[in-house]
Amino acid sequence: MNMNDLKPWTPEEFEAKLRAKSVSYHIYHPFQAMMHEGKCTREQLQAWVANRYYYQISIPVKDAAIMANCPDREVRRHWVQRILDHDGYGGEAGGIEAWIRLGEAVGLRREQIVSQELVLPGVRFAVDAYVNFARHSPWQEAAASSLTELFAPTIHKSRLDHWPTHYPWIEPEGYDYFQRRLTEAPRDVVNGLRITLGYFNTREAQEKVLGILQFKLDLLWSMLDAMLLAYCPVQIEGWGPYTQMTKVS
Ligand code: AHQ
Repeated sequence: MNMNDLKPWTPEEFEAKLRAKSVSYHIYHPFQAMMHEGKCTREQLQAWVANRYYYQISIPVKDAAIMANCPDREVRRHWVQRILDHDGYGGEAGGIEAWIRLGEAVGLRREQIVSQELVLPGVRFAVDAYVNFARHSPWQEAAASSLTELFAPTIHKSRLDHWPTHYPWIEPEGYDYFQRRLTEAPRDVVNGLRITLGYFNTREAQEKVLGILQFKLDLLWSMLDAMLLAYCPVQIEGWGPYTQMTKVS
């Protein structure tokens, strides 16, 4: 039996399949678990913020690529909000500014963040893969790849609930970014789900979207793989920890 003989999933079944992918979310990554359990050093947290800056500044570029490929004004007039959320507009400084404030709150200098001097090759490759995917894919598939945000409110809330206790030295202003995402992410998800559940109506296309979501989950995961290897001392016979070569701040 080939894929086309299979009945498409109903929107409810398709959404359940998408949500079932939460098991691959980077909330379960060892580096994320270390941050959550208060086991990270100041330098490891600084490194995470400095590396994730590259992801944050790439999100509006990714969303602009989706818009450039999307002829549907109704979709664009909603999708544009994502760019404004990050880049800011009018008197609103935006999420990228808030991320830089997070960097300063963990003790980095602005220049260390915006220079991208601490961004690891593996992080850059993973983020660039996301932006290039958005540039070269049908806009509906690129829109669907943002649905890892189905799982994002949990991870932002976990930081807001636990980091102040585990890392009392972080200046409270730094938490503004996570606070914003608690409302921005669910709003994005409503929009992303409407497009995804409404557009992909054959079983083959729906299965392809599950693969696309897995690609995005894997790139979030591999960003943390790069950080774990670079910033968590690993004893490999005959080799010193990588951290001896890349000192953070
Ligand atoms: O801060 C995040 C953000 O703005 C976005 C946009 C969205 C997308 O378009 O892919 N995904 C996303 C995510 C953000 N933060 C991540 C985190 O762990 O802090 C989670 C990430 C996501 O789940 O895709």
